[in-house]
Amino acid sequence: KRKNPRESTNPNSEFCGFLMELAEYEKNVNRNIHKYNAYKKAASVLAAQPKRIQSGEEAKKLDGIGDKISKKIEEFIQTGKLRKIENIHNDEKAQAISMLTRVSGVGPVKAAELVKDGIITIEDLKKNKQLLNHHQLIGLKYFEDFEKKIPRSEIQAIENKLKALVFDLDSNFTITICGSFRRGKPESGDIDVLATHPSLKLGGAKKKHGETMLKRLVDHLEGLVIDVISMGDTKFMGVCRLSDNLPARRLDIRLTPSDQYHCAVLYFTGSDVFNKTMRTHALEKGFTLNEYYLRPIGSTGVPGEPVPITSEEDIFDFIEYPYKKPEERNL
Ligand code: DCP
Ligand code: MG
Ligand code: MN
Repeated sequence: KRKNPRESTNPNSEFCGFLMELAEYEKNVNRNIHKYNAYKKAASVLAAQPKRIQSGEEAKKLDGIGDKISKKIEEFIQTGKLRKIENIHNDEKAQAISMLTRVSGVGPVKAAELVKDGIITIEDLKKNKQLLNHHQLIGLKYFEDFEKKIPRSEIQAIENKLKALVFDLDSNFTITICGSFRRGKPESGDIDVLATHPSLKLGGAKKKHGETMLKRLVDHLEGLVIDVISMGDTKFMGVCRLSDNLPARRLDIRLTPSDQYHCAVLYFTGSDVFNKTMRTHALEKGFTLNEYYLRPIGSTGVPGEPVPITSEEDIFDFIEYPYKKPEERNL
C-alpha cells in the first residue's frame, strides 16, 4: 500500500520524493483529493524527465507543474529542504494519521477517528481490534508484509500458478495481469488480475450452480489465495502467498464481460494519473470513458450507445489520442 517515493533512480527522485509525500499528506490528512492529484501528477511528470531540473523556473515550464509547486522545487534547490515538509514531520496528529492509513482498509476518515480516540500507533490498533472491520483486521494481520514491494519475478510466478489453477477449472478464461506490472515496473504494490470468459456478455457475472463465476474461480485458487477481504460478483479483494518463505501479497481480481474487456484492461493497467489524463482528453473530444465502455456524448449532453471496441488501440483511435504502450502510461 505504501508507495516508495524514491522509487528507482531518476535524476529528479528527490523532488518526486517530497511531492509524493505532500500528495499522501493532502489525501490522508487534509482529504484534499484535488491537491493530491496535482502533487502526484507533478511527481510523475518530473520522474519522466531525462535530466535533473535546475530551477523552479525550469520546472514551471513543464505541463502539470504550476506556480506553487515550482516555488517548492526552487526552495528545495536553494535550501536543500522544505519548510512545509518539516512542519508536517513536527505535526504529531498528521504523523499518526499517516501511519494509520498505511494499514490496508484504513482510510483518512477512519484514521482521523482513531486518532481522536487516542489510537495513534500500530501497537494501539493491535490492542483495539474491536474498532476494526474485516478488511482493516486483514490489513493489520499482514501489515509488515503489505509494506513490502513485490518483485516482478514473483508476480510472474504467481501469474503462472494462477493461470494453471484457473485453466484447470475452465480453459476458456482469459487472464491478464494489469496494474503497475503491465506497465513494466520492476516491483509492484499488489497484483491486479483481470479475468474474462466468453460466456460473459453485456454485464452481470452470470450465476452458475447458484454461485457467481468469480466465486467459483477464487474457490479454485486453493494453495494460492490465503485470505478474503471482500468477494463481489465482479470484484474480489484478497491475499495470496506463493510459498511459505515469501510474504503475503495483496491480490485484486476483476471479472469482466468479454465485450467490455478492452476498456477494463485500459482502466486496470493505469496508472491512475494516466487514466485521469486520458478521460479528460476523451471529454474534450466529446466522449465519456470509463472501465466499462467508451460512449459519445450527444449535443444534449447525454451519453449515447457504447462504441464497439476490439482492442485497446481502438479506444485511443476513437478519441484521437496517440497510442501509448503500457510502459508509457506511468504518467
Ligand atoms: N485505478 C484508478 N484509479 C484509482 C485506483 C485505481 O484508475 N483511484 C486503476 C489504475 C491503477 C489500477 O487501477 O493502475 C490498479 O490500481 P492499484 O492501486 O493496484 O495501482 P497500481 O497497480 O498502478 O500500482 P501499485 O504497484 O501500487 O499496485
Ligand atoms: Mg497494483
Ligand atoms: Mn490493486
